[in-house]
Amino acid sequence: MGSDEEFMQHALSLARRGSGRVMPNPMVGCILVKDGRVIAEGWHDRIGGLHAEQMAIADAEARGISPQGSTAYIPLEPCNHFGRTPPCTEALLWAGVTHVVIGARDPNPTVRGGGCEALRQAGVEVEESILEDECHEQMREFMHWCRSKRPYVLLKAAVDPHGRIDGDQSQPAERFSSEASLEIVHQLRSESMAILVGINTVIRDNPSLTVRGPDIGPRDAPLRVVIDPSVRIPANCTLMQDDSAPTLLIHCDDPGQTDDSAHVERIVLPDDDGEISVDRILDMLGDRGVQSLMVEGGADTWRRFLSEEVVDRAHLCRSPFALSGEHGVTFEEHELVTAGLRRISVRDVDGDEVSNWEK
Ligand code: AOF
Ligand code: ZN
Repeated sequence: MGSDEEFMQHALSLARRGSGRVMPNPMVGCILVKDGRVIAEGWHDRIGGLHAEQMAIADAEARGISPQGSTAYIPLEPCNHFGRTPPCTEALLWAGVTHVVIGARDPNPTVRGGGCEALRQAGVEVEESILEDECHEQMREFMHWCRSKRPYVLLKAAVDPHGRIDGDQSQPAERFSSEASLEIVHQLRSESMAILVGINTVIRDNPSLTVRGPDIGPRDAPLRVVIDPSVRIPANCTLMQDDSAPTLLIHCDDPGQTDDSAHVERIVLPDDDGEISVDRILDMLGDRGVQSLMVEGGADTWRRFLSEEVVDRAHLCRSPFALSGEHGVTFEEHELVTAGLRRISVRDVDGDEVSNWEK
């Protein structure tokens, strides 16, 4: 027979199957336990799909096992509102679940809340705060946005052995990270709601900023955001031409008459001493419901986010191949330390040294 913590761990691991696929919803899993045995499993698998509790109840039925009298383990308080799906509280009651064990309360301001109280009033025994820290951690972008109305910020940087981020400025950007490291970048993009770059990166690298590899299900592709104060974006760049993901341009100057395709949106924000402040950008994205933002570069953009101390997490990839040219721009680990981040892990990824940093 497992402990409450072991059962919650099981629900947390089911929840991870929704990684990159369910945002702006959090990843949620659910198991039903009867007589100490797991009788059904469920998880929130795609935006608009069943919630974890409902999938677990359906799983019990599909196996021909009655969920009557079972205990549900769920990292998040069950919803009590009619959203894209009917309330999970009602589904649990209808199924005859008599005990509910949750990790964290649902702080989402757009839902009614009160799931625990509704269940208790109906006679269900509710236990709270089992593995609460782990549950919070696994839903950190959702929790962060509910609390601050701003996105959780991940900075991603790749450097060569000398800390250079690009070589000869007159040459096109070189690929120097390993294939396996690039796969991780696509994984990180898939876990983000928006990906941001500065205009210099667009002009120099012409990036596509799309997710290639991980399956993000029917949710929207991450919003591609460009800080472009004086409207320098080239009309023929990939972000303007490729409509497989939306593009948001942030200007200071009035762009005037434009002839953009439907996937492109422009927004004009006031400048603060000639620059658009990071605070303003985060507020604007948070207001649009962006819970997670990946800042991809370049060095000026990283430094602006770091100096405001709004970076919550960083991913740094150091490749063993030196970039060509003498005067490349550099970026050093101590800049992450100064911004309040500490290295929590480092590993070898096909020759690249990949480190993760957190607040
Ligand atoms: C649950 N179980 O598996 C999840 C919950 O628009 P909807 O109907 O999908 O509701 C989304 C909100 O419900 C989401 O923002 C969060 O507050 C909660 N997520 N709740 O009972 C689940 N994913
Ligand atoms: Zn629900």
